[in-house]
Order: sequence, then structure tokens, then C-alpha cells
Amino acid sequence: GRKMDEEKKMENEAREVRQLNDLWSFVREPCNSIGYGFLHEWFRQDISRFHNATVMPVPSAFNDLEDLSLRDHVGWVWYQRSEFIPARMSKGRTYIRLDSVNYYAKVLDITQFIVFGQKNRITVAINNTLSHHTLPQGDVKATGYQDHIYQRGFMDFFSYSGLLRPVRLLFLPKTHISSQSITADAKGILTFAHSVIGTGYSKVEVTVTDAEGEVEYTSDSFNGTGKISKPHLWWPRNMGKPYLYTLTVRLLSNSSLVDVIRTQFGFRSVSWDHSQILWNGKHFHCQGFGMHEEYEVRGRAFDSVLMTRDLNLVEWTGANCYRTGHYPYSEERMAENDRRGIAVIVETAAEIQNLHMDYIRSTIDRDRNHPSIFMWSLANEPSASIKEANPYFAPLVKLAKSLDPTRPITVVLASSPSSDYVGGLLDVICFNRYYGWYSNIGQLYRIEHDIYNEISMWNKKFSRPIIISEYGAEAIPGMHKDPPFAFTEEYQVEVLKEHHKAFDRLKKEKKLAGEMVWVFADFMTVQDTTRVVGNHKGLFTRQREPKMSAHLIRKRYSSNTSRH
Ligand code: BDP
Repeated sequence: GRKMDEEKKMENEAREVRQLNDLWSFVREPCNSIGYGFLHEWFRQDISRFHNATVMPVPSAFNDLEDLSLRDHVGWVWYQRSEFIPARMSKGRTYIRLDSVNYYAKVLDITQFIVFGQKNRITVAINNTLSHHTLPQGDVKATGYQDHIYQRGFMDFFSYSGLLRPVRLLFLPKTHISSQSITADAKGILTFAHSVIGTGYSKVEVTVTDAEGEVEYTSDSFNGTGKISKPHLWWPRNMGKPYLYTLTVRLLSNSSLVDVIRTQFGFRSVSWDHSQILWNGKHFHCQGFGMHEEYEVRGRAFDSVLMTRDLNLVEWTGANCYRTGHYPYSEERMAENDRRGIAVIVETAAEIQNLHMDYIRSTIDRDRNHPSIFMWSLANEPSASIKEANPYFAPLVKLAKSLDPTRPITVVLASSPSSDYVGGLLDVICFNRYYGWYSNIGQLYRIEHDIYNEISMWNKKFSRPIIISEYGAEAIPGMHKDPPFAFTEEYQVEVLKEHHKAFDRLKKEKKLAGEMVWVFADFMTVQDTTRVVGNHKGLFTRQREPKMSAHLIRKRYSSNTSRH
């Protein structure tokens, strides 16, 4: 198959890109400071001369690279580097693109600040303080001991901080294409819309080419609807090929090229009925896991080595899908899902309604062109059993539907069917449940009964597709015991097996649309009496080696998926 979507590399015959992914100078302010760097204008100084200056790789989280105080740092840190910017770049517009920062950053058109033909200093100040506005949400408390403070995220993952994904300078033409959306369905209907910054063009050329480069469609307008007869469809792996087309937009001034972008997309339709999800009209039973995008030393930083290992292991298990627990993943990963045919539920989260709307807008805006994404999850485990949850989520679901009417919307619930105020708003019910772990640990004999009953209840109440989006148990790698005992690999295997007995019955009765184990691999969390150096519900260790459970899941997923 083809490599990464060209748009993600962002470089082509009209655009230049400079990768800024190596060592930057780095200083931190005292914890919780008010921002001395701003008061003293550190952006005008060479911070590498400061007495506490060090270097920091980009992309990376800074937490696990040095000492305890950096790991637990709360507040401002400063990154800096210098770059020569050639004089010829002054003809266009220069942007700095930070793919992901945890947590605060502003991204700018920096054209007006650059001295072209000279060395320019680039300074990025980042604040990682968690609040009700961040993802994860969290808070900072005084410890009561001297001036020490303590930060805690409200979700079960370590809040890695820093410049977590690639940083680039984009040298774009003065007039350039700034955004695009592509919708393409299984009937061959294609709808596209673009916006342009600047007016220096006289002509637009849109072409759609197939995987062999044959032109299948052309248009001379930014926005339009067309049709391709008998398109090759995009299928999730195990159902068919994940066939990708390329849509190219060229801006021309007389006959010279002003700007061009190319985006891969796929023709496919996702629909659903009272119990099943359908992919191009065929029953799609989703089998996969929840994940985290994180690893040792580098934390949540983008790493193509890790990405490749992870997605190869997804394929090794025979899975056909995963959920991006609990935040949008890197754009590189989204492009790879398209190429490999791995179906994805993209998740975002917030707890303040206006902000939540912004997150939904930006998530859908960034990821909508990916054929592999089949559902949007607007939150993970909100307080859905209180009445107020309904008026909170109703407008969010409405917004997501209006932005993207082609995909089902879900919220991942932890409420029970008898006390839930959110399920009624959703197209697909996803819920997390831990029988044999948080409920009735040690009572393996009742898991099949309990989970069977609960899924039947969800089904009866809502008659729409039900996905169990998390279930599982901890297994400390290498810990064994017979008969099975909590925290051993044997116990984790038994918990999964007992669930599978119920899932197989429910599938036959058409009451289950999908199953996802929590979690793909062990991951880091905050320090807690219930976490032994992180969360160990992984099928794989944090180093991505299989536990006994990974072999069980591989057997199950590889045999249940059928090719056609
Ligand atoms: C679920 C959360 C997930 C946790 C998991 C667990 O959605 O983020 O990691 O529980 O406790 O409630 O392992």
C-alpha cells in the first residue's frame, strides 16, 4: 500500500516545510509561577545561557527525562531555537504548526514577525496546569507542606506534558488552500468543500484519481458534488480492501501553479439499525480495544516506531477497530488507519459545555476526511446518571450531527441502563463495565450471567446497536497463579473468557454490535494505591510484548472475522 497521506507531510511542489524536530533549548519556571518569562521577556533572550537551561527533544513529553521535580512540574516551561529563514520565503506566508502541545499554546501566522534572510529566534512557552478546561480535566491543590503543590488529573492516565507531536514551519503560498472537507459514500457520491486564503488565483482544478493514478473525476470549482460510477469501496480489514482515492486541488493564476493539496479519502457508508452497525450495507461486528497513545521515556509523544509497532500488533490480534481513549490521536496514526483498514472510534472530552462544543468542532474538522473513522465519541464515562446530563449532552449531540450527518454519535457510558439520562440521545450505545474486577472481584462464576443480563437490558431499553467499549482486568506481567487469582495473567484470561461466553450468545441473538477490551497495552497513570506503576489491564505489556490474554484475544478475533 501507499505511504502516509501527502497532506500530512504537507510538502509538495507549491509548499515547503521545515521540520523542527530535534533538540530545543529548555528552561522551566518555578512550579506554579505567574509567568516570569513573560515579565522578563525571555522571548527576547537566549535562554540557553540561563543557569538552569538544558535541552529537550521535540517531540517528547518532558516528564520522564530528568528528575522528580521535572516529572511533577506544574506551570510554565520554555522551549527555544533559532532558524535561518531564506529571503525568498518572504513572498509567501509562514506558519508555525505545533501538532500537539500539553497544554496551553497559541499557533500563529508568524509572517509579520520574521526577519527574512536572517536568523530568527523561535520561543514556545507552555503551561501544563490542569483545570476543568483541559484534557484530561484536573486540579491543583496545596499540599499544606511548605509551598508544595500537587496536581491530579481526573482521568486514569498520566498527564504527559510538553511539545508532544511534530513541530514544523510551513512556508505556504500567499494565496493558499486553508481547509477542505470530503464526503464520499458507497454509492459513489462525492461532496467536497474548500476554503482559500487570498485572492491571487484565476482558476481551480479538482481531480480525483484512483490508486493507479487514473483520473476518475474532474471539476473546476472548490465546492461541489459529483459521482463516480462503481467506485472501489473502502472496507475495514477482514471485510475487503481499504481502497483509497486521492483528491487534488490546484489553484492556478493564468497557467502557473499557485497552490496545490492532495488528500486521500475513501468511498464508504456507515449505517446502523436497531442492533447492528453496517459498513457499506454489510454487517460490521467491531472487535478491538481501547488504547492509549503513550510509551516509556517519551510519554505521549508521537513516535513512528511506536505507532508502527502498535498498529502491527492490532493486525496481529486480528482486531478490526479501536477507540482513541480518551483524546484525538496523532494525524499520522489517522492516516495509517486509513491505509491499513483499521476502523476507529475517535473520542474527545470536556466538562464545560461551550468548550466541549469547541473540542467537537475542532476534532471533526481535523479528522472528518478519514474513511476509517466510523463514529465520534463525545465523552468517556460522564455522570450520565444525573438528570442534568441530558440537557448537557443534547446540544452536543445535535452539534456533532449537524457537522457530520454521515457518522453515528456515541458517548461512552458508565451508567447502568436503569439510571441513565444520556443513552436516549445516541445512535449507538457504548458502555464500560468491569465485572470480575471493580464489580465482584474474584467471582468468575457470575461474569457470564451478569454481563449477559446487562447487555440485554441496554438492548431492551434502547433497541439500537450496543458496544461494550471497555471490560477487562489487571494482570501484572509475569505474575502467575493457579487457580487464577486477581492481578495474575491467568485471572485476566479467565475474566475475558467468561465475557466471551456471554458475547457469543448475544451475538447470535443480534444484541451486540461490538466488543472492545480495555486495554491494548499497559500505560502510565498517576501514583495511586490501586495502580502498580501504571494500569496493567493491557493485553500487551507497556513494552508491547504479549501477555497470555493477547494470545486469547488473537485466537478469538482471528477466527471470528470473515473475509468476503
Ligand atoms: C475506565 C476508564 C479508563 C480506565 C479504566 C480502568 O474509562 O480510562 O483506565 O476504567 O480503571 O473507567 O482501568
